[in-house]
Amino acid sequence: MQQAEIAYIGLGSNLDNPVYQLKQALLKLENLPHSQLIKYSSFYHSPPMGSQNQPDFVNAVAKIKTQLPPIELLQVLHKIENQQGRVRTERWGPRTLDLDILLYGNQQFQDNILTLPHTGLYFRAFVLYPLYECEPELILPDGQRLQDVTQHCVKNGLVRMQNESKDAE
Ligand code: A4P
Ligand code: MG
Repeated sequence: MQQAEIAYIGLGSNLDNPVYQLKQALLKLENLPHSQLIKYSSFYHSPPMGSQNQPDFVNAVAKIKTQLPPIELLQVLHKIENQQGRVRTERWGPRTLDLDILLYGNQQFQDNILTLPHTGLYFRAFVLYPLYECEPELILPDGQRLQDVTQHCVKNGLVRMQNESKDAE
């Protein structure tokens, strides 16, 4: 098993009681093999990016420490999505649960199944603001300060909903 790395997971849902879906997903992240859930952000509400003909989203970000290599982590996250009834239809369409690897250590990597950092990280308010809540001092793999990137990202209707956040640090 490899050395532990810090990874940040983006959670999103806009179907079948999104708050419940995120809470269930966090319980599963607490039981991820060879990993530890360190903290997670508040939940945030936002209008859909992409097709407007779908419900609003609830998003959050979790920080984990994991010995799973990135591809194995992605596979485990897909399993959790499937367990929670994820059906893949249209890209950017409605979903019960979306789990994205936003960052995995400082890795910058791209192949057919995995891109690190996640391609949406730099311009999605529903990812940047909860990540910033978790880790205000974070330096991104390209050397930019998360604080600067977040400040330049318009909120696009993003609202912090409730303080569900947890910090085990
Ligand atoms: N993939 C590549 N890199 C990664 C990564 N770092 N983390 C691949 C996770 N997956 C990664 O994803 C498609 C493929 O991306 C996966 O098979 C994986 O190998 P998917 O989850 O199957 O499909 P998707 O989610 O529909 O596509 P995509 O492009 O990942 O969508 P996004 O970027 O996740 O966006 N509006 C609001 N307000 N909030 C949201 O959370 N989410 C989306 C979906 C649209 N609009 C939204 C939100
Ligand atoms: Mg996704």
